[in-house]
Amino acid sequence: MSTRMSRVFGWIAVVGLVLGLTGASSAGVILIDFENQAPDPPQVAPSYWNVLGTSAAATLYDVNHTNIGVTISFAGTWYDTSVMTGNGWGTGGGVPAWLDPNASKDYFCDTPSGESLTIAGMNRSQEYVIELISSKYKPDQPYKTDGYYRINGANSDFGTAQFRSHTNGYVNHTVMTWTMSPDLSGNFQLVLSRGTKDDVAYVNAMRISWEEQLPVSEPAGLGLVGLAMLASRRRRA
Ligand SMILES: [Ca+2]
Ligand SMILES: [Ca+2]
Repeated sequence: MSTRMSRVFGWIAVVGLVLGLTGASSAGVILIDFENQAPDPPQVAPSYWNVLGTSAAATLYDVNHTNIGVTISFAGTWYDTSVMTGNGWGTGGGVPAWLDPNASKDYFCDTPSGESLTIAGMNRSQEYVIELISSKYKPDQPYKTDGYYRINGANSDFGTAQFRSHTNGYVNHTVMTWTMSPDLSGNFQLVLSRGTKDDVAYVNAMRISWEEQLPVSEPAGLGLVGLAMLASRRRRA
């Protein structure tokens, strides 16, 4: 075997062993419905929704209704107890399949500004996809639905922190999405702010999903083949 070939098999060994350690994946999902004024979405596995009636701290279960050590807490003054419904999305037209229409109908909103919510207990080495529905039907004053949304200081894929819950949310069915890992404490902190005292930021529903990396044995076989061929080459050398 040539030196070049042995290097190739050496790399196969390394890559195969790394694959063997990090291996296949299993998906995880957490669904959050802010406010309990509209009819509740399903609260049974495998599509369990965490329906939050107030901005009190709470445990967040995954869709299998398993406690995976994730919590949510709120800071600042939130409107969370008034009757605030009628802002929901239907189905189709860009509405994500995971979104129960009822979860989009009600919401928490901020007052006066600088409110935050923190999701804790996340895996620091894990990448998550966070999707936020912000929807408010306010055709007479759509400019009053301008909010600013940042998670751990980052804008969503919408591009700007500013998001108009009537036009971008209710009308266009745009979902704010962040793909990121949590901070060093394992937290995601969503901070809301607004441009003027008349603007309001809304949170209707959220989905957090991830592909968890788990150890498996099968891909390691490729690495073992590479190691075996290396050993064979060395015996012959
Ligand atoms: Ca609800
Ligand atoms: Ca809701």
